[in-house]
Amino acid sequence: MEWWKKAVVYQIYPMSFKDSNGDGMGDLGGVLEKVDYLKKLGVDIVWMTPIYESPMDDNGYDISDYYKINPLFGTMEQFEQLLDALHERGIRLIMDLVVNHTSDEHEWFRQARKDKSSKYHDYYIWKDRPITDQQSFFSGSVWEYNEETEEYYYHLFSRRQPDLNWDNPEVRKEVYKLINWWLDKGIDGFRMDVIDLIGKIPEESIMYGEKSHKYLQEMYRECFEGREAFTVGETSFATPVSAPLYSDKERKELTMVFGFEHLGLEEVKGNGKWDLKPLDVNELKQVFLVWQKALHEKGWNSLFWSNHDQPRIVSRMGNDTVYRKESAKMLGMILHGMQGTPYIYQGEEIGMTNVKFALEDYKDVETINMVKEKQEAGWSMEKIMKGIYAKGRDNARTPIQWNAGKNAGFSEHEPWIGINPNYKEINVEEAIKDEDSIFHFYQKLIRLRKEYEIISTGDFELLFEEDRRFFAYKRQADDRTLVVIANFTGESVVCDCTDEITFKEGRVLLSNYDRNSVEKIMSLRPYEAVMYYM
Ligand code: ISL
Repeated sequence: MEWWKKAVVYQIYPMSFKDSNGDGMGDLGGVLEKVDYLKKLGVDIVWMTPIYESPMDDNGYDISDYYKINPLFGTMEQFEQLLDALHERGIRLIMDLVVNHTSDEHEWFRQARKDKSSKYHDYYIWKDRPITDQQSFFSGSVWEYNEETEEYYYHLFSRRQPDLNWDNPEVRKEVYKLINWWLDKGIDGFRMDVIDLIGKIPEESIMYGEKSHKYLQEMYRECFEGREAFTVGETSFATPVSAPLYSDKERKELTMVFGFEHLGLEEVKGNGKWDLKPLDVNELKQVFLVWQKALHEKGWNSLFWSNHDQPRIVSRMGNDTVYRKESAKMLGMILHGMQGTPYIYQGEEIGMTNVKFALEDYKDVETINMVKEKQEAGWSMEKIMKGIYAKGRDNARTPIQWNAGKNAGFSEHEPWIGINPNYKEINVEEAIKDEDSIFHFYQKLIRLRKEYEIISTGDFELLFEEDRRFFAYKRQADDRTLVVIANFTGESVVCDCTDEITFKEGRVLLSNYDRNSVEKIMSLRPYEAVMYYM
């Protein structure tokens, strides 16, 4: 079995992880201070979001030089030191590859916007007029006027993130060059930002799979063939049909991709991410079922509840007040019991929660642009704030709460973004002290994946498929069975397994209460979850 089939990834958003030089912003020195923490948790891979030179219009997803470290985060020497420190501990490091677009301050774009005859002009996408009324992800038209050339350039994200023209072979060559440069430096792979969009045809559709697949295969040949690198595509538009195409080993594209279907179920269809409706647990179960089946032996799943763009999962699908610990563990167990590679977003392992800031304290470009747009569209402030509390990206970007001390132990200085006021109760120091903490539960989840091959290999079947109170499933490999049964509600419920499953002699591998046996009829406490192996 490939090594990554038993691996667990930890995502670091460096700005908010740990500050080492007292400027209020997390940095490489801060990550270096915490490598033993990562080792203690037991993760195999660290994915670090962008640390390259950037004007930080989108917190580093706007890169102005792919070969330089942003001084806000530190130096290249510190980067190399960190890479060594992780490797010494048997942890691999993957970097973020943001090549759908660059910053408007990248040298290529500076040249491109100045001069139509520059070879860099064709590195980007230009039209004489806005040829569509398509909206960018961060509000406003995708077409932005450029005075110098009297043309419009195309940007799917902020206007300071012009899209690269992937149809230009020179662009692709530059991208392959930088990938190889970083791989030669010793990093272990990439998470590829919005990589399913590189095949876009602006006149028709932003999702044009055929071309994306073709370019990814070319990239594989030029960069990854013969290397043991790990790649995961951020593919917001991947479906159970396209995900196996991206991740089928034989096709030589990517190791795996992120599917987002399970995180779009609270959105009113077609209205974007801010218009919300309550989650239907049965829909959630169906989405996982379909993806588990679609990729079983045909590709590979990424398993994730959160990242730097998503709200905190315990606030989103659990209960972040009375049953914070129980529900955070329950959600962890459901996800980590499936087939795929789990990703833990920083702070998830201690059950960090969403925040409610005053409007002026939000920093995210997406949130700021959205407020303007929705106000103009006549939304009430109440509805807008409700959206931000539930879905705003800054929920995931508050500093890691290391201890109950000044600024939660994150920095000596006032942090760049507010700290969640609950840091006195919820912090790493507390979690490590408490044997019963979410941290120790995650530690066990990571260990179980290594000890029980069935977690990586078994097939997947839902139990209690129609019953909204439960999220339960069965994994099967040869004559062994792994069962996960979770009470997805805040009430005690009776779980009658008579028609669902026959328990054989076996053992409880993990419980978020003190359960050490299972029965045909059992009462499950609020958010109780149990993993049983037989
Ligand atoms: O979070 C989103 C908007 O609500 C998503 O649409 C998100 O923008 C999309 O998944 C792409 O995300 C990635 O690329 C963006 C960057 O802002 C995100 O942080 C990154 O994860 C542009 O580079």
